[in-house]
Amino acid sequence: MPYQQITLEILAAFKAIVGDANVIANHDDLERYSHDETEDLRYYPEVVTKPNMPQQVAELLKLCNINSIPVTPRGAGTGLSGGALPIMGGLVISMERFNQIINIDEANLQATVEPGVVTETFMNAVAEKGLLYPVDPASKGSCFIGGNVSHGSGGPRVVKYGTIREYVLNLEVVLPNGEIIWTGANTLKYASGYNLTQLFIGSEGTLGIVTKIVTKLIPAPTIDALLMASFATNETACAAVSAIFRAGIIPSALEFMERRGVEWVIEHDGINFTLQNGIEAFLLIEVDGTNQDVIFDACEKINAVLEAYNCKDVLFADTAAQKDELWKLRRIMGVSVKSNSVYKEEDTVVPRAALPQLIKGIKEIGLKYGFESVCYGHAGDGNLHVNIIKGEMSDADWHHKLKDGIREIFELTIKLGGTLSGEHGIGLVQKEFMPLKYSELHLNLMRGIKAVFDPNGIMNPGKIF
Ligand code: 2HG
Ligand code: ZN
Repeated sequence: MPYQQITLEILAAFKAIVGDANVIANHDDLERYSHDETEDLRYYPEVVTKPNMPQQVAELLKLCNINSIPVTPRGAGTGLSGGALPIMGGLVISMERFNQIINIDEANLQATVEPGVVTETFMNAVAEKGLLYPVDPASKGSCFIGGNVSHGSGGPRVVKYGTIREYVLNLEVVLPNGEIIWTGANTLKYASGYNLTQLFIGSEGTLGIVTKIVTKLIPAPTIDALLMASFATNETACAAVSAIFRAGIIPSALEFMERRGVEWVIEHDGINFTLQNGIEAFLLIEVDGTNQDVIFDACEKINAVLEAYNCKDVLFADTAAQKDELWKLRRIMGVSVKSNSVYKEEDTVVPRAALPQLIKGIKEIGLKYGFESVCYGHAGDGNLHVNIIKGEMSDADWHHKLKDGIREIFELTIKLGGTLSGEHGIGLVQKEFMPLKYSELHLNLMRGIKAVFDPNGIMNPGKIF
């Protein structure tokens, strides 16, 4: 449907709803809201509003719905698939002022939190009560929990603790027509019809705007062990991954890093780590729990697997500082790679035993199309972030030939039983690849769901499909 521009009259109405100070319409100030962390993409909205109450969001959406104004909800802007880009202009609703932890319910191990709370702030608040909220994407120090909900986020600890889907019990949501609903109940079980909570998780702001989140919490582990294993080839490192689980261990993190990525982090971010010759890949492995003997036993079993898979060296982190340094190395890898080169990122995910074939295939496709890639990510989940580096590629090849290479990476991922994204979402940049995996029938079911919630198509238009 044709969208309308924001008139002076509508701008005045926005100001009446959220107050003058919480409306931005000046081009320079809009810059911050014209991009997220996806490549170098920029799309300016016409206006940004910063509400801090569900009723304000409801009034804004009602107005936009009646006037056919496209609305892009925005968290912290750390997304990697372009979900927060206002590609049709219109209104950006920034959730940055929804920044309160409303309640930590220690009797029920639950918390109620607003979507604009920084994920790590929330994790720290529950940790003070001896509890764990384990969904910790690499950008946990800057991303918002609301953005994590809308992308179905993960992070390193998914392998043991699950994605955000495992933790969200209930959501307060404002629908495009301005109605406010709770999607479920604050219960650990839910067998009461369609699960709207799960539907909203990962819906990337296309169905409505989340204004409160009820999460499950768990008791925090008290001890952990962290080790970094080096391998001569990517494939042996990846092959060891499924063997660790077969040995009866569920690590609390099992991350893969390619040498190039580690080199970049060392060079550009001053991380203290010595790279040995002849090493191509690393696994960062963490086990956690409450019993030292169990942790010790798990480390022994992991060591035996690593030896069997030709691991060249194992570094055990002895001190908290060493653990922090190794985790920093892994967590900043994405930012480090991206700040060093023009890049495109694919968020491939396959059943974990297929990882060796995936990495081998990605490198072969790179050779065929002439691009370098730096791969890292959540190997325990079969989730590999593939950063394609522009390097010496001409602009023409980068914009045209590369598409075929990316298509082949996704075709391989799908052939191996995987899908397009494990945790970064589809957003804008992956949507053209959706038909590789999902039939027209499947996509039409998704479109049908969207039409029920958002018949005028104002919510984050142009995303997912
Ligand atoms: C990573 O594993 C992430 O490095 C980057 O997927 C996503 O937290 C992020 O911004
Ligand atoms: Zn990741």
